[in-house]
Amino acid sequence: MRDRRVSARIGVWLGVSFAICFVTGLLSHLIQSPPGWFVWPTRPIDLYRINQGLHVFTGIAAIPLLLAKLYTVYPKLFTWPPFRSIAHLLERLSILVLIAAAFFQLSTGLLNYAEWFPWSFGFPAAHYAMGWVAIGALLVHLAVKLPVILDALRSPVEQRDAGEDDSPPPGTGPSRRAFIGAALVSAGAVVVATVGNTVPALRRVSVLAPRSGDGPQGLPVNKTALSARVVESAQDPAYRLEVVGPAGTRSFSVTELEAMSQRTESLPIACVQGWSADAVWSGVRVSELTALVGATGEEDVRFVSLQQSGRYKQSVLPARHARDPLTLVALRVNGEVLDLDHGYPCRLIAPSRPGVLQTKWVARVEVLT
Ligand SMILES: Nc1nc2c(c(=O)[nH]1)N[C@H]1C(S)=C(S)[C@@H](COP(=O)(O)O)O[C@H]1N2
Ligand SMILES: [Mo]
Repeated sequence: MRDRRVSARIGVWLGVSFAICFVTGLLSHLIQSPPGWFVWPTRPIDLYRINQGLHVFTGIAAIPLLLAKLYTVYPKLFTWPPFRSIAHLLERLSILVLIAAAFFQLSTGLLNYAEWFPWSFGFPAAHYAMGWVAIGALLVHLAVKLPVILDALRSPVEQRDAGEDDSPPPGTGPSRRAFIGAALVSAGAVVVATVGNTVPALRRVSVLAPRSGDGPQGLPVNKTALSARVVESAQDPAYRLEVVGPAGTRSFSVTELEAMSQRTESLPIACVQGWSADAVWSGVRVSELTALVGATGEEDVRFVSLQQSGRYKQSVLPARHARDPLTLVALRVNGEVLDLDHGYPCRLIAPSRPGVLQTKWVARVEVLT
Protein backbone atom coordinates (compact mmCIF):
# COMPACT_ATOMS: atom_id res chain seq x y z
CA MET A 1 0.00 0.00 0.00
CA ARG A 2 2.90 2.34 0.78
CA ASP A 3 3.51 3.18 -2.80
CA ARG A 4 3.77 6.39 -4.77
CA ARG A 5 1.04 5.20 -7.17
CA VAL A 6 -1.45 4.78 -4.32
CA SER A 7 -0.30 7.95 -2.62
CA ALA A 8 -0.57 10.05 -5.77
CA ARG A 9 -4.06 8.75 -6.59
CA ILE A 10 -5.43 9.41 -3.12
CA GLY A 11 -3.59 12.73 -3.26
CA VAL A 12 -5.57 13.76 -6.34
CA TRP A 13 -8.87 13.27 -4.48
CA LEU A 14 -7.52 15.00 -1.41
CA GLY A 15 -6.27 17.87 -3.55
CA VAL A 16 -9.67 18.26 -5.23
CA SER A 17 -11.39 18.30 -1.80
CA PHE A 18 -8.92 20.88 -0.47
CA ALA A 19 -9.31 23.07 -3.55
CA ILE A 20 -13.13 23.13 -3.31
CA CYS A 21 -12.94 23.60 0.44
CA PHE A 22 -10.50 26.50 0.06
CA VAL A 23 -12.44 28.36 -2.64
CA THR A 24 -15.81 27.98 -0.88
CA GLY A 25 -14.20 28.94 2.45
CA LEU A 26 -12.72 32.04 0.87
CA LEU A 27 -16.12 32.96 -0.56
CA SER A 28 -17.76 32.42 2.80
CA HIS A 29 -15.16 34.70 4.40
CA LEU A 30 -15.68 37.40 1.75
CA ILE A 31 -19.46 37.26 2.24
CA GLN A 32 -19.04 37.79 5.98
CA SER A 33 -16.43 40.57 5.69
CA PRO A 34 -16.99 41.97 2.20
CA PRO A 35 -14.33 44.28 0.73
CA GLY A 36 -15.67 47.06 -1.51
CA TRP A 37 -15.06 45.18 -4.77
CA PHE A 38 -16.83 42.00 -3.69
CA VAL A 39 -20.27 41.19 -5.08
CA TRP A 40 -22.29 38.19 -3.87
CA PRO A 41 -25.49 37.55 -5.85
CA THR A 42 -28.94 37.15 -4.32
CA ARG A 43 -29.91 34.36 -6.74
CA PRO A 44 -30.26 31.46 -6.71
CA ILE A 45 -31.66 31.77 -3.20
CA ASP A 46 -29.78 28.57 -2.25
CA LEU A 47 -26.40 29.82 -3.45
CA TYR A 48 -24.96 30.41 0.00
CA ARG A 49 -26.38 27.12 1.19
CA ILE A 50 -24.69 25.29 -1.69
CA ASN A 51 -21.41 27.13 -1.12
CA GLN A 52 -21.40 26.26 2.56
CA GLY A 53 -22.52 22.67 1.98
CA LEU A 54 -19.59 22.20 -0.41
CA HIS A 55 -17.24 23.80 2.10
CA VAL A 56 -18.24 21.75 5.11
CA PHE A 57 -18.73 18.42 3.34
CA THR A 58 -15.58 18.49 1.19
CA GLY A 59 -13.79 19.23 4.48
CA ILE A 60 -15.41 16.23 6.13
CA ALA A 61 -14.63 14.00 3.12
CA ALA A 62 -11.00 15.12 3.34
CA ILE A 63 -10.59 13.59 6.81
CA PRO A 64 -10.48 9.89 5.79
CA LEU A 65 -8.62 10.84 2.60
CA LEU A 66 -5.94 12.63 4.64
CA LEU A 67 -5.61 9.67 7.00
CA ALA A 68 -5.31 7.24 4.07
CA LYS A 69 -2.74 9.47 2.39
CA LEU A 70 -0.69 9.73 5.58
CA TYR A 71 -0.83 5.94 5.95
CA THR A 72 0.70 5.54 2.49
CA VAL A 73 3.63 7.84 3.26
CA TYR A 74 4.20 7.86 6.99
CA PRO A 75 7.44 5.84 7.18
CA LYS A 76 8.92 8.55 4.93
CA LEU A 77 7.99 11.20 7.46
CA PHE A 78 10.43 9.68 9.95
CA THR A 79 13.44 8.96 7.72
CA TRP A 80 16.87 9.56 9.18
CA PRO A 81 18.98 11.70 8.78
CA PRO A 82 16.25 14.36 8.76
CA PHE A 83 17.68 16.15 5.73
CA ARG A 84 20.35 15.70 3.09
CA SER A 85 20.54 19.25 1.78
CA ILE A 86 19.01 22.67 2.36
CA ALA A 87 16.51 22.02 -0.44
CA HIS A 88 15.55 18.72 1.14
CA LEU A 89 15.17 20.39 4.54
CA LEU A 90 12.86 23.05 3.09
CA GLU A 91 10.81 20.42 1.32
CA ARG A 92 10.38 18.43 4.54
CA LEU A 93 9.49 21.56 6.50
CA SER A 94 6.83 22.44 3.93
CA ILE A 95 5.33 18.98 4.42
CA LEU A 96 5.37 19.45 8.19
CA VAL A 97 3.55 22.78 7.77
CA LEU A 98 1.08 21.20 5.35
CA ILE A 99 0.23 18.33 7.68
CA ALA A 100 -0.06 20.62 10.72
CA ALA A 101 -2.26 23.12 8.87
CA ALA A 102 -4.43 20.36 7.37
CA PHE A 103 -4.94 18.80 10.82
CA PHE A 104 -5.77 22.16 12.32
CA GLN A 105 -8.28 23.01 9.57
CA LEU A 106 -10.01 19.65 9.48
CA SER A 107 -10.21 19.23 13.25
CA THR A 108 -11.38 22.77 14.09
CA GLY A 109 -13.82 22.65 11.16
CA LEU A 110 -15.22 19.31 12.33
CA LEU A 111 -15.63 20.53 15.91
CA ASN A 112 -17.35 23.65 14.63
CA TYR A 113 -19.72 21.48 12.59
CA ALA A 114 -20.38 19.48 15.78
CA GLU A 115 -21.05 22.74 17.68
CA TRP A 116 -18.32 22.11 20.16
CA PHE A 117 -15.99 25.04 20.86
CA PRO A 118 -13.28 23.90 23.27
CA TRP A 119 -10.81 26.65 22.25
CA SER A 120 -10.41 30.22 23.39
CA PHE A 121 -9.23 31.76 20.11
CA GLY A 122 -11.68 33.24 17.59
CA PHE A 123 -12.52 30.36 15.27
CA PRO A 124 -13.36 32.34 12.09
CA ALA A 125 -10.11 34.36 12.12
CA ALA A 126 -7.90 31.37 12.97
CA HIS A 127 -9.59 29.05 10.47
CA TYR A 128 -9.32 31.70 7.75
CA ALA A 129 -5.63 32.48 8.38
CA MET A 130 -4.73 28.80 8.56
CA GLY A 131 -6.57 28.21 5.28
CA TRP A 132 -3.95 30.33 3.52
CA VAL A 133 -1.14 28.48 5.28
CA ALA A 134 -2.60 25.13 4.22
CA ILE A 135 -3.16 26.10 0.60
CA GLY A 136 0.29 27.74 0.38
CA ALA A 137 2.02 24.66 1.76
CA LEU A 138 -0.05 22.48 -0.58
CA LEU A 139 1.06 24.49 -3.62
CA VAL A 140 4.72 24.23 -2.56
CA HIS A 141 4.28 20.49 -2.08
CA LEU A 142 2.66 20.10 -5.51
CA ALA A 143 5.35 22.16 -7.20
CA VAL A 144 8.14 20.13 -5.62
CA LYS A 145 6.55 16.75 -6.25
CA LEU A 146 4.97 17.37 -9.64
CA PRO A 147 7.39 15.14 -11.62
CA VAL A 148 6.98 12.30 -9.09
CA ILE A 149 3.19 12.73 -9.03
CA LEU A 150 2.83 12.72 -12.81
CA ASP A 151 5.06 9.69 -13.14
CA ALA A 152 3.13 7.84 -10.42
CA LEU A 153 -0.22 8.66 -11.99
CA ARG A 154 0.99 7.42 -15.39
CA SER A 155 2.14 4.03 -14.14
CA PRO A 156 -0.59 1.40 -13.69
CA VAL A 157 -1.66 1.18 -10.09
CA GLU A 158 -0.81 -2.50 -9.53
CA GLN A 159 2.57 -2.31 -11.30
CA ARG A 160 5.68 -3.04 -9.24
CA ASP A 161 8.94 -1.19 -9.41
CA ALA A 162 12.07 -3.03 -10.51
CA GLY A 163 13.74 -4.66 -7.53
CA GLU A 164 10.61 -4.36 -5.45
CA ASP A 165 10.36 -8.00 -4.49
CA ASP A 166 10.03 -7.67 -0.73
CA SER A 167 6.33 -6.90 -1.07
CA PRO A 168 3.91 -9.82 -0.73
CA PRO A 169 3.04 -11.66 -3.94
CA PRO A 170 -0.22 -10.65 -5.61
CA GLY A 171 -3.30 -12.21 -4.07
CA THR A 172 -2.06 -12.25 -0.47
CA GLY A 173 -3.58 -8.99 0.75
CA PRO A 174 -5.84 -6.22 -0.28
CA SER A 175 -4.80 -4.81 -3.62
CA ARG A 176 -3.70 -1.22 -4.03
CA ARG A 177 -6.84 -0.62 -6.03
CA ALA A 178 -8.92 -1.93 -3.10
CA PHE A 179 -7.10 0.39 -0.70
CA ILE A 180 -7.81 3.43 -2.87
CA GLY A 181 -11.41 2.26 -3.23
CA ALA A 182 -11.74 1.88 0.54
CA ALA A 183 -10.42 5.41 1.09
CA LEU A 184 -12.99 6.81 -1.36
CA VAL A 185 -15.82 4.74 0.12
CA SER A 186 -14.87 6.02 3.60
CA ALA A 187 -14.95 9.59 2.34
CA GLY A 188 -18.37 8.97 0.82
CA ALA A 189 -19.61 7.28 3.99
CA VAL A 190 -18.67 10.16 6.31
CA VAL A 191 -20.38 12.59 3.96
CA VAL A 192 -23.56 10.51 3.87
CA ALA A 193 -23.43 10.24 7.66
CA THR A 194 -23.37 14.01 8.08
CA VAL A 195 -24.79 15.74 5.01
CA GLY A 196 -28.41 15.28 6.16
CA ASN A 197 -27.80 18.50 8.05
CA THR A 198 -28.36 20.32 4.81
CA VAL A 199 -29.87 17.78 2.37
CA PRO A 200 -33.35 16.97 3.72
CA ALA A 201 -33.64 13.74 1.69
CA LEU A 202 -30.67 12.27 3.57
CA ARG A 203 -31.80 13.33 7.04
CA ARG A 204 -32.66 9.78 8.09
CA VAL A 205 -29.43 8.15 7.01
CA SER A 206 -27.21 10.92 8.37
CA VAL A 207 -26.68 9.39 11.79
CA LEU A 208 -23.91 11.84 12.71
CA ALA A 209 -25.79 15.00 11.75
CA PRO A 210 -26.26 17.05 14.95
CA ARG A 211 -28.83 19.33 13.34
CA SER A 212 -31.01 16.70 11.75
CA GLY A 213 -33.51 17.08 14.62
CA ASP A 214 -36.13 19.77 14.62
CA GLY A 215 -36.31 22.86 16.79
CA PRO A 216 -39.42 24.96 17.42
CA GLN A 217 -41.53 25.53 14.29
CA GLY A 218 -39.59 22.86 12.40
CA LEU A 219 -36.36 24.86 12.38
CA PRO A 220 -33.11 24.35 14.32
CA VAL A 221 -32.06 27.14 16.69
CA ASN A 222 -28.51 28.35 16.86
CA LYS A 223 -28.64 30.97 19.57
CA THR A 224 -31.54 30.86 22.00
CA ALA A 225 -33.27 33.95 23.38
CA LEU A 226 -32.08 32.92 26.83
CA SER A 227 -28.40 32.75 25.87
CA ALA A 228 -28.73 36.03 23.96
CA ARG A 229 -30.32 37.57 27.11
CA VAL A 230 -33.26 39.02 25.23
CA VAL A 231 -36.12 37.10 26.87
CA GLU A 232 -37.44 40.26 28.57
CA SER A 233 -36.63 42.93 26.01
CA ALA A 234 -38.13 40.85 23.18
CA GLN A 235 -41.45 40.49 25.03
CA ASP A 236 -41.58 44.02 26.41
CA PRO A 237 -44.91 45.68 25.42
CA ALA A 238 -42.92 48.90 24.95
CA TYR A 239 -40.90 47.26 22.15
CA ARG A 240 -40.66 49.40 19.02
CA LEU A 241 -38.74 48.70 15.83
CA GLU A 242 -36.75 51.83 15.00
CA VAL A 243 -36.12 52.52 11.34
CA VAL A 244 -33.53 55.21 10.65
CA GLY A 245 -32.87 56.74 7.23
CA PRO A 246 -31.97 59.93 5.39
CA ALA A 247 -35.55 61.21 5.76
CA GLY A 248 -35.69 60.65 9.51
CA THR A 249 -36.55 58.01 12.08
CA ARG A 250 -39.77 56.08 12.48
CA SER A 251 -40.74 53.52 15.03
CA PHE A 252 -43.25 50.71 14.78
CA SER A 253 -44.95 48.55 17.36
CA VAL A 254 -45.50 44.88 16.54
CA THR A 255 -49.19 45.65 15.82
CA GLU A 256 -48.17 48.40 13.40
CA LEU A 257 -45.73 46.07 11.63
CA GLU A 258 -48.47 43.45 11.35
CA ALA A 259 -50.79 46.05 9.84
CA MET A 260 -48.33 46.81 7.04
CA SER A 261 -48.46 44.96 3.73
CA GLN A 262 -47.29 41.36 4.47
CA ARG A 263 -45.24 39.28 2.04
CA THR A 264 -44.72 35.53 2.25
CA GLU A 265 -41.54 33.99 0.86
CA SER A 266 -39.83 30.57 1.01
CA LEU A 267 -36.21 31.09 1.99
CA PRO A 268 -33.64 28.80 3.56
CA ILE A 269 -31.66 29.46 6.72
CA ALA A 270 -28.13 28.30 5.92
CA CYS A 271 -25.70 28.31 8.81
CA VAL A 272 -21.96 28.68 8.18
CA GLN A 273 -21.57 25.48 10.17
CA GLY A 274 -23.15 23.49 7.38
CA TRP A 275 -26.73 22.92 8.50
CA SER A 276 -29.61 24.46 6.62
CA ALA A 277 -33.39 24.30 6.55
CA ASP A 278 -36.21 25.54 4.34
CA ALA A 279 -38.89 27.73 5.83
CA VAL A 280 -41.78 29.96 4.80
CA TRP A 281 -41.48 33.47 6.21
CA SER A 282 -44.02 36.31 6.36
CA GLY A 283 -43.37 39.91 7.17
CA VAL A 284 -42.58 43.33 5.80
CA ARG A 285 -40.32 43.81 2.79
CA VAL A 286 -37.10 45.50 3.86
CA SER A 287 -37.17 47.70 0.73
CA GLU A 288 -40.68 48.93 1.56
CA LEU A 289 -39.81 49.52 5.22
CA THR A 290 -36.66 51.50 4.46
CA ALA A 291 -38.39 53.47 1.68
CA LEU A 292 -40.54 55.00 4.46
CA VAL A 293 -37.42 56.71 5.80
CA GLY A 294 -36.06 57.79 2.42
CA ALA A 295 -33.97 54.81 1.25
CA THR A 296 -33.50 54.63 -2.52
CA GLY A 297 -32.27 51.04 -2.80
CA GLU A 298 -28.65 52.08 -3.29
CA GLU A 299 -27.77 51.98 0.41
CA ASP A 300 -26.49 49.18 2.63
CA VAL A 301 -28.70 48.57 5.65
CA ARG A 302 -27.61 47.70 9.19
CA PHE A 303 -29.72 45.46 11.43
CA VAL A 304 -29.12 45.89 15.15
CA SER A 305 -30.43 43.28 17.57
CA LEU A 306 -31.88 43.64 21.06
CA GLN A 307 -28.96 41.39 21.98
CA GLN A 308 -26.39 43.50 23.82
CA SER A 309 -23.21 41.49 23.36
CA GLY A 310 -21.85 38.78 21.14
CA ARG A 311 -20.37 38.65 17.68
CA TYR A 312 -23.71 38.47 15.86
CA LYS A 313 -25.70 41.18 17.62
CA GLN A 314 -25.75 43.14 14.35
CA SER A 315 -25.16 42.72 10.63
CA VAL A 316 -24.88 44.87 7.53
CA LEU A 317 -26.96 43.89 4.53
CA PRO A 318 -25.46 45.00 1.18
CA ALA A 319 -27.71 47.22 -0.97
CA ARG A 320 -28.21 44.42 -3.51
CA HIS A 321 -29.78 42.23 -0.85
CA ALA A 322 -31.59 45.08 0.93
CA ARG A 323 -33.53 46.07 -2.20
CA ASP A 324 -34.28 42.47 -3.18
CA PRO A 325 -38.04 41.89 -3.05
CA LEU A 326 -37.54 38.56 -1.21
CA THR A 327 -35.73 40.18 1.72
CA LEU A 328 -38.03 40.52 4.73
CA VAL A 329 -38.23 41.68 8.27
CA ALA A 330 -40.08 38.50 9.20
CA LEU A 331 -42.78 38.35 11.87
CA ARG A 332 -43.92 34.80 11.18
CA VAL A 333 -42.42 31.48 10.14
CA ASN A 334 -44.16 28.38 8.83
CA GLY A 335 -47.56 29.93 9.53
CA GLU A 336 -46.95 30.93 13.16
CA VAL A 337 -45.76 34.01 15.00
CA LEU A 338 -41.95 33.71 15.32
CA ASP A 339 -40.88 31.66 18.30
CA LEU A 340 -38.82 33.65 20.83
CA ASP A 341 -35.83 31.53 19.82
CA HIS A 342 -36.28 32.32 16.12
CA GLY A 343 -36.14 36.06 16.72
CA TYR A 344 -39.53 37.27 18.03
CA PRO A 345 -40.74 39.99 17.55
CA CYS A 346 -38.95 40.20 14.18
CA ARG A 347 -35.86 39.01 12.37
CA LEU A 348 -34.05 39.57 9.12
CA ILE A 349 -34.32 36.93 6.41
CA ALA A 350 -32.66 37.43 3.00
CA PRO A 351 -31.89 35.11 0.08
CA SER A 352 -28.41 33.57 -0.39
CA ARG A 353 -27.03 34.86 2.92
CA PRO A 354 -25.12 33.14 5.74
CA GLY A 355 -27.17 32.33 8.83
CA VAL A 356 -24.89 34.40 11.05
CA LEU A 357 -26.04 37.51 9.20
CA GLN A 358 -29.78 36.74 9.46
CA THR A 359 -30.09 38.85 12.60
CA LYS A 360 -32.75 37.87 15.14
CA TRP A 361 -34.62 40.11 17.64
CA VAL A 362 -34.14 43.19 15.45
CA ALA A 363 -34.40 46.47 17.37
CA ARG A 364 -33.11 48.96 14.80
CA VAL A 365 -32.85 49.12 11.03
CA GLU A 366 -30.37 51.77 9.85
CA VAL A 367 -30.10 52.90 6.25
CA LEU A 368 -26.38 53.60 5.80
CA THR A 369 -25.77 56.70 3.71
N1 LIG B 1 -29.14 38.45 17.23
C1 LIG B 1 -28.68 37.29 16.77
N2 LIG B 1 -29.15 36.80 15.60
C2 LIG B 1 -28.69 35.64 15.10
C3 LIG B 1 -27.70 34.89 15.78
C4 LIG B 1 -27.20 35.42 16.99
O1 LIG B 1 -26.32 34.83 17.65
N3 LIG B 1 -27.72 36.61 17.45
N4 LIG B 1 -27.26 33.69 15.25
C5 LIG B 1 -27.37 33.55 13.80
C6 LIG B 1 -27.06 32.24 13.31
S1 LIG B 1 -25.46 31.72 13.51
C7 LIG B 1 -27.94 31.48 12.60
S2 LIG B 1 -27.45 30.08 11.83
C8 LIG B 1 -29.35 31.88 12.48
C9 LIG B 1 -30.22 30.71 12.86
O2 LIG B 1 -31.54 31.12 12.93
P1 LIG B 1 -32.55 30.25 13.80
O3 LIG B 1 -31.92 30.09 15.16
O4 LIG B 1 -33.84 30.98 13.80
O5 LIG B 1 -32.64 28.93 13.09
O6 LIG B 1 -29.64 32.99 13.31
C10 LIG B 1 -28.71 34.02 13.24
N5 LIG B 1 -29.20 35.18 13.93
MO1 LIG C 1 -25.12 29.96 12.13
